[in-house]
Amino acid sequence: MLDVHRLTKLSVQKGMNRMDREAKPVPSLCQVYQDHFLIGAAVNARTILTHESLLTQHFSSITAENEMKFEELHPALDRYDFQRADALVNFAEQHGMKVRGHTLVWHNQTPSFVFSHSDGTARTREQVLAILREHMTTVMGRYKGRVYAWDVVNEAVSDADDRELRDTPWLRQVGEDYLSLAFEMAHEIDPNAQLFYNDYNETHPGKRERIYRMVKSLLSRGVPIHGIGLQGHYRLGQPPRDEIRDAIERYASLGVKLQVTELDVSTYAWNDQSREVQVQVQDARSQERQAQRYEELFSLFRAYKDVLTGVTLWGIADDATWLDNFPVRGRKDWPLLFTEDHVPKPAFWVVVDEATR
Ligand code: HAH
Repeated sequence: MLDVHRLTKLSVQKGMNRMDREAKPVPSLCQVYQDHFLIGAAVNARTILTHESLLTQHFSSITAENEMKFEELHPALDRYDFQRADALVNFAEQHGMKVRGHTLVWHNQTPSFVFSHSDGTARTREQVLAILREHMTTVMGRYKGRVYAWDVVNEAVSDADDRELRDTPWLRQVGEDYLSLAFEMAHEIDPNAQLFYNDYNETHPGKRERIYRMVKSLLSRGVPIHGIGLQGHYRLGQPPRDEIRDAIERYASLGVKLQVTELDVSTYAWNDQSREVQVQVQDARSQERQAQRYEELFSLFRAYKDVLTGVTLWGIADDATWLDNFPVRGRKDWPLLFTEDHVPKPAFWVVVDEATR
């Protein structure tokens, strides 16, 4: 059941209703959170222009949505393209924002030349590792001192209970030690960068334990891994708050830092993959439910601020979100804190209130 009254009550308690809020000057999200953790946004070469004022007002960190992925930076064996990634890093520096690097080793958006010769035959383990080392040296070297944290490895753990690691070309062609080798190379190249393992479905108990075991095993062998990124692609009702709390507790018990790296709250259930677009606007009920969910999330995040060093939203405003095309192409979603017109949503206000409770 929808509990619209709870929010209303909250607002009344604070002596404020929605009308007052609209009249109130809009506080800076990253400023109200500055004693807690960084507030980040995923950006691209377009949104740093189209969303410039929201970005500079509310966010203290950015992540490139695609621009630092392997295929974007390094589209051919002998060719790099840093134009767009440079534009994002320059933007961040001009506005005093930090940059998270995303991502070095992943099974998606990685060109096939990494794993095979042009005739299609597989490269050897040593060849794949040489390409990875050259890629990481070039990319991390270029942004040394300008990118403070890297998602060194993204999504290496299996979703299925019958295996620990995801079946990827990295695993098949290099072997399990691609993980330790990637972190060791990263640390060698930029000893000051914070090195993260990043994954989704990170609160799911089975996958949580697989991530926990993998990171624990790396740490026990002295591998330089400093943090776990919880992607945070959540929905209105899922996963339950307690499941998120348990995941934070479990990962924190490893003694590493945590960041929420790709937060959004889809208004659709995970299993709702219907292709019909039923609605064209986010109605008030949905906005209120989403505000309650964001309140629940940020009260949890605040409670763990000693271990949680950043919360990055996977986008800025509802007019530009990857969820418009995932998992259903062309279905509109409204997962963020600002409307399609860049106006703060009820969720924005509860997140602001949560910082000062
Ligand atoms: C994330 N994967 C990736 O880390 C990010 O780079 C991308 O832009 C969007 C989401 C989440 C994911 C996926 O790509 C496929 C299935 C489940 C989850």
